[in-house]
Amino acid sequence: MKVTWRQLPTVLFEDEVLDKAFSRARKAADRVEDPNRVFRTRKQMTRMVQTAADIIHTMLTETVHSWPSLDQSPQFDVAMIEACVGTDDYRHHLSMLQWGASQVQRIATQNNRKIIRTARIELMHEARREAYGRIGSIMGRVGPSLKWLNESREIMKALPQIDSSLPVIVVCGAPNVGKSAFISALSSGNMEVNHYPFTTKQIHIGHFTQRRLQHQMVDTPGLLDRPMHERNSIELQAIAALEHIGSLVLFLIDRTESCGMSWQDQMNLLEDVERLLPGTELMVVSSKADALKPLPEDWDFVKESEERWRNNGSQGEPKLPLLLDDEGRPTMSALENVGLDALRLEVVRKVKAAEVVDPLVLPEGWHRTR
Ligand SMILES: Nc1nc2c(ncn2[C@@H]2O[C@H](COP(=O)(O)OP(=O)(O)OP(=O)(O)O)[C@@H](O)[C@H]2O)c(=O)[nH]1
Ligand SMILES: [Mg+2]
Repeated sequence: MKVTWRQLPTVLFEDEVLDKAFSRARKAADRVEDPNRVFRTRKQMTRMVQTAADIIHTMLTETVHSWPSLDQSPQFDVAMIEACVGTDDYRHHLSMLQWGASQVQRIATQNNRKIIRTARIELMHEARREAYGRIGSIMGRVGPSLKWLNESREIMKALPQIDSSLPVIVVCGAPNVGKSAFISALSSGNMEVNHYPFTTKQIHIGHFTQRRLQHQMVDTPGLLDRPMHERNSIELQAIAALEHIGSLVLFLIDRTESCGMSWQDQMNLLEDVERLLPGTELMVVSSKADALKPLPEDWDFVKESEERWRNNGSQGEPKLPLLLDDEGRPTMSALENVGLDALRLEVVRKVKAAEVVDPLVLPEGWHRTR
């Protein structure tokens, strides 16, 4: 399921809800025709009360229903909601709207009964006024929740969109190792740039399609790039969430150390990440291959193989030779576009292998026989 934050309709404020409800109620009353003054007033008053209550009820319940239910949201989304706005508050404010919706209906029923039971016109007006007053005070209690939802909607709208039903490749490593450059170089089409609420750094989300399947790559600046003890609970939560969506973790290391973190510190970080995401396959990739000294032995060979493959229309999934550094780790240059195609195909194979096999779905190329 894709988080639908961006499609959430605006949440009206308390005053706007009341204005809309009361003005529609007035119009509904204006349409009443009855030559008998008592009957006419009774119809007008009951219609005003019922219309106002109906409009508010509809508005509140529609808001509740258009917000994703936490019980049915992917764990990653729930963790994001928890990190950004708090799941308890989320539940509380939506349930306040539900409460408000049922209260206004209850008021309408009670006060319309009063209107119907009397023949005195002034009592009818009084019961209508009383209903409005009570509805107003219910809305006074719902108002803060509407305001909260409005603000949360703005926060959630800015969150990266990750479709947890599709493969997700989590890209991590020390600051400046080249995560963003790598994702951008592997992505076809536009990259989404975003911020998590707990980091001022830019997050890049890239996509590429292979086997007609969209693969998402998620950047993790400020998340998996510092020693564990420096992280706060929100960050830990987001990290835990990554485990639920990640099909594969790519850990980038910068052997040139031009990122500013020593080789040893990067290795310690790698151990941290392995401990934090024990359930997800992790692949170590060394970055900035063009700056490695010496240049990887197979640089020219890989470069030519990839160019040939691209010139032939990038067809199929050949095992292109991986570019390896002098310690045998896969490497690539985002800057010079060398080693990337081979690595992408390798990543796709690993993601495929990590997939939980659904016994009801036959593997590609298999046919059911009758
Ligand atoms: N020589 C070389 N430099 C690279 C390569 N990829 C990235 N860089 C440089 O490394 C620096 C950091 O790159 P980014 O992609 O921003 O690194 P990052 O890991 O996203 O950094 P943060 O988001 O700050 O954690 C930039 O100056 C890049 O130009 C590469 O393949 N070769
Ligand atoms: Mg970055």
